[in-house]
Amino acid sequence: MPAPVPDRPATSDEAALQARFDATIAADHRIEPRDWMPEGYRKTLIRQIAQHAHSEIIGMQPEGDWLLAAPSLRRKAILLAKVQDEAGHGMYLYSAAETLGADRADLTDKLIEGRQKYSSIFNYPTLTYADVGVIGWFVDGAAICNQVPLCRSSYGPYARAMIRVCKEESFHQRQGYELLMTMMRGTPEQRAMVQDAVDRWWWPSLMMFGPPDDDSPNSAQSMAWGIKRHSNDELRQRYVDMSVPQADVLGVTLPDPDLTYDPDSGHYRFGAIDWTEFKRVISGNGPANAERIARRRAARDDNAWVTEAATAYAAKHAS
Ligand code: BYC
Repeated sequence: MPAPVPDRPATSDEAALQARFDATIAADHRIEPRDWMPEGYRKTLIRQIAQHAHSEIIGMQPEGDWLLAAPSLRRKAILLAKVQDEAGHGMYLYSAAETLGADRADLTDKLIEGRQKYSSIFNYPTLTYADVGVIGWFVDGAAICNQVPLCRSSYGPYARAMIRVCKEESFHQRQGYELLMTMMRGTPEQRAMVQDAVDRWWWPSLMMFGPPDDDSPNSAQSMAWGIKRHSNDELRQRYVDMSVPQADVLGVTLPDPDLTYDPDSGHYRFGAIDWTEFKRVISGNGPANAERIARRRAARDDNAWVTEAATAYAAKHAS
């Protein structure tokens, strides 16, 4: 009989494995699924990747609401492609989580039971078609800012998934901006719709980057592990600096009377973010949390037969 494989390496082995892991991180090389990793690193990755995957899937809902009411066939085709891309992003990310030993169905259950989060931004309703454009411009724009550095994240499968996701988000951002440009060249009512959507989505977009650095419990360790490359506040600032000139070109006003350019730092200074609202939304009490989760639950339950049939088919083939 072959010798049983021990569950855990002996302590001295573990120290050697930890040293090797630390050296890999220090050299800025990638950790791959076959490599040993500390339990905390694995758990943090599963938490962040699952939250990211859930955001992509729940994020299909606010824009998906407009698929049947798109103003033209061209807009419908664009929106359909975008929403399908978000589904694809969710799938790559769930696959990345699976390489860490997570189970996709279990992650979905945790989301539905409120034991895992998804991005706060998707708990706001889309009231007009201008919201579709503003989601592309603001939300996909913020996603690019946050995710381009994740292409250099220390965990290989996550970093590689981000490359394709970022390319697609870039198309999404431009389609949103192009839609808004078209509306801004339209009637006064269309321009007012764009401004109204900008007013409603600007502050929630800034919240996407997470709590301020001095109130971000996970940042220090995630940055030491090379999972995150920049702090929440750094990325938020980068996003504001990027968005202000784009707003000027578009001809809209960002709803922040304190927004001013600081020539000494070369950055735009912005007003105080309502962190009470952020906390309310991520604890499940935002304007659309209940609806988002109810739909996700219905999708899981109504389509369980498809999963069961596919699993039975795969098992039959395997045998
Ligand atoms: N919303 O210590 P912190 C898309 C939580 S989808 C909700 O700073 P961390 C798109 C955080 O999880 C793109 N929760 O955490 C799709 C933690 O709670 P837990 C979505 C948030 O992880 C469809 C607690 O607050 N992008 O683009 O170091 C259509 C303390 O925070 C949020 C990603 O998922 C939030 N906004 O940093 C269109 C990016 N912020 O988990 C577009 C990947 C924080 O301890 N994720 N929390 O219970 C990240 O980069 C990081 O996880 C974050 C937070 C920067 C978001």
